[in-house]
Amino acid sequence: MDQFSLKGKIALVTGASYGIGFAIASSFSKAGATIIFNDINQELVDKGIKAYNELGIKAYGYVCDVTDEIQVKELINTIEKEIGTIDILVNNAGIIKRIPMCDMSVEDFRKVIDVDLNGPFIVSKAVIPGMIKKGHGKIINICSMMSELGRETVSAYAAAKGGLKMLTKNIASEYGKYNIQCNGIGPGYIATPQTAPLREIQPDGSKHPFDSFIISKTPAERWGTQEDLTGPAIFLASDASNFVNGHILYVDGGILAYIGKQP
Ligand code: NAP
Ligand code: GCO
Repeated sequence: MDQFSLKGKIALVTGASYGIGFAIASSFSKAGATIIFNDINQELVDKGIKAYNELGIKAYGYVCDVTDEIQVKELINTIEKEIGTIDILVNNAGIIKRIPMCDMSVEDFRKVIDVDLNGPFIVSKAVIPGMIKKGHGKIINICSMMSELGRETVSAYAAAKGGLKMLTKNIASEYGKYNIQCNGIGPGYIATPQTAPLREIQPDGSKHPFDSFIISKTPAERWGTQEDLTGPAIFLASDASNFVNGHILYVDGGILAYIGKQP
């Protein structure tokens, strides 16, 4: 079982003050890794450090916008000087804007692409040289069901996550020879702040229609929890996956396999 251990590893999880990134980083700590995270402002970083401390986890937190290459380069240089070379990178930071495509401004479209696709490129580009020197590395990109499917109002997000799937496969192709494995996790519908608007209780006390829709489309008949993603993430971050490369592991309760319950 040692192959699943992250003992002695240094892991950077982007956008991990809360949500999926926080759950993954916390699980990495329990598996033995040193945890580093960034978020977009000091208030969020402080909130994250407090939350990790409440779990008994010493986490290193930094303010860094993943879309800003100068900030990212400074972050990686600081980490390598103060803590050590990164063994595991999880590109988790992400946003979504739910707007019908023809109503969406180019600025809004570009912003989602910038955070969800350019960000992982920028951070991976900064981290890979250290992994090459170290002789190994793990990159995990948090993709989405929208890497495979579309739906109304999420054109920018689906385009970004579709691109992130292919960026994952390309990093795997280009850097596999340096013993770097790059894989994706494709969460289904997970109950986090990002999907809270889709689960809001209606004024009459009934479930949000989208909530009921997702339940009918998911064989597991439930929304995922951020904890559902931690075991798959540990697998992809550990030696247990050293010959797994360019794979998108969908953690979705079976939603991508299922036509949906007959109404
Ligand atoms: P979340 O609750 O919105 O958390 C995203 C985190 O990323 C927040 O801390 C956010 O900070 C941070 N962030 C946003 N822009 C950033 C930037 N430019 N630089 C650094 N950090 C930034 O989202 P989540 O539900 O945990 O999702 C995490 C990842 O999983 C995302 O990539 C998302 O697309 C993906 N995902 C989520 C689901 C789901 O159902 N929840 C399913 C599939 C995939 P702010 O608070 O300032 O925005
Ligand atoms: C939406 C949701 C989804 C989830 C996730 C599904 O509006 O459809 O936010 O996009 O976040 O990406 O895998």
